[in-house]
Amino acid sequence: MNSSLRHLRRALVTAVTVLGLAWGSAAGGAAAGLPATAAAAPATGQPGAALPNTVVPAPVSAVADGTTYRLTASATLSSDVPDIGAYLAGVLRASTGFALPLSTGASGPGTIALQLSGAPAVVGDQGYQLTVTTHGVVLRANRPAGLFAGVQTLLQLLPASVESPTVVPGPWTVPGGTVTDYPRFAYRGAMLDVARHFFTVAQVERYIDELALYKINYLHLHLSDDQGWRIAIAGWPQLARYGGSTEVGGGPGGWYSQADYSAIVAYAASRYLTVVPEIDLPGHTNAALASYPQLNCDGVAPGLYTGTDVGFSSLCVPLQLTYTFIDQVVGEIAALTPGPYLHIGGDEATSTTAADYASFIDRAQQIVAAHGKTVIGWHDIANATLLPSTVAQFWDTSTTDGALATAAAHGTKVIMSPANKAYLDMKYTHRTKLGQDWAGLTDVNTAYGWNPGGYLSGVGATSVLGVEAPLWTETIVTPADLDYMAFPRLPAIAELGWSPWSTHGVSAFDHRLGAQGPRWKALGIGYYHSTQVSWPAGS
Ligand code: NGO
Repeated sequence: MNSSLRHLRRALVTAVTVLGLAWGSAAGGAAAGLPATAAAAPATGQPGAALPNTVVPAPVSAVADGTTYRLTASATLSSDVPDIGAYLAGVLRASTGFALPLSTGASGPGTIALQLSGAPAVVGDQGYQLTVTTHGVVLRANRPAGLFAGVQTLLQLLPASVESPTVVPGPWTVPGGTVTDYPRFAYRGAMLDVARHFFTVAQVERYIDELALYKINYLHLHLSDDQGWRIAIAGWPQLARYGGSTEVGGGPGGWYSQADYSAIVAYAASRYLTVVPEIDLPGHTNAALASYPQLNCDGVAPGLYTGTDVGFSSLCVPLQLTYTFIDQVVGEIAALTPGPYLHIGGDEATSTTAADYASFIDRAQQIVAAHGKTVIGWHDIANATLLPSTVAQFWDTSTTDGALATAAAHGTKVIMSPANKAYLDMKYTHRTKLGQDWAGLTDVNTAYGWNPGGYLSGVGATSVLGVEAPLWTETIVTPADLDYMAFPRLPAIAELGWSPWSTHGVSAFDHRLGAQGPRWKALGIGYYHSTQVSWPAGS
């Protein structure tokens, strides 16, 4: 189905299955006893008052004690996790110009101390407790991922210019108080489509750095599609060499060697993100079919494809070689991927009969399981019989068939990526040059204005593993394009994944989000200046 057909289908269905809460009503929560951070009122500096209303995603709890810590040239750092200490030191030294000597080892005594001890149990594996006094900062977590998340909060409590890559004047103050914080959902993802347009390792690493700022913990890489195959497979070398040689619009494409892919995985891990590789099957496979004639039912390879239609390609379901192929591809990628998930796509297989589709998804799941990975698939796979562990990713907001709700009722976990809210390739307004509009226009308050735990009838919060913001790249070519489409919407989706629903409130969010603008400016992120956001003057 091409994008205009998708649009038509969307127009024809009612929103009966979609309960999407309007942000206006959710914002009413502000009157209903929100934690301090969610209130729009600025900090007063009084004990018990809110910390400054600047942190995205909103923390579970943040209480000011009326004091202020001032980071000076004599400050020291200590960290129980050397890499996290070095990450924080790197940011702080660049902008403050201070030496900030770093000591590592158990519960060191730095003025800013990052400790893997003493955190309350409630923060779990990903949360943290941050305590700021006039004397210094103590960040406590149970696991390194929690320390890394807490470092992001600490940086957001410092002036925005702390993100400057060159030395700038302070003062470097942090409001005193205590933040206790942990995520609502375990899975907070972002997807990058490197198939429609290719992005280099360095460009992906830059995006990873941006995702880490908002406590995103999964990077889903869409590694294959009709227009390109982007990862070298030793047993099938033509996939990358030939299938990776172009992209939408006919450009040169590109592909990752296995060392490149491993470098991305390692870089993501250094930012506490886990890579989820996707090989889209059985549709969206023209690049593979073009690379190997023997994968086609008629033995004839189609040409390479550089357009943007979807739904026309399918692996040959009755062919035994199809499963040998999948086994070898999945085997090589699984061996390079430390994370638990492997995404098999499964979307828009409109050239595959329903019976073939069901039997194909059956076999693909078995293959992935045999290589020790948990399957994720776009929610179309709910039309097949799912393994108990398989995760379905909701995307198509025009779907009305109820298969996903039925699967959820049988225990299937769901990642929420409704296209009309979470797709970063949708245009902000009619005037947005980049992007598509088949799912609707998505300005910031639309991206923010839904509850992942209450959006789909039959898919309640307990069925939701988390959220993901996909960035499809039919129209997205450069890192500047990525930045423009992801900011400021990515932080909105990140907040829906992290923050308790009790903190949800659009006007407070638009203020907190606005406070990020000067940070993006310092980081060189060219973002969309949505009129819905309260940007500080000059940002
Ligand atoms: C759909 C389609 C993709 C497109 C995208 C564009 C899914 C899961 N399949 O989402 O191939 O690139 O829309 O918005």
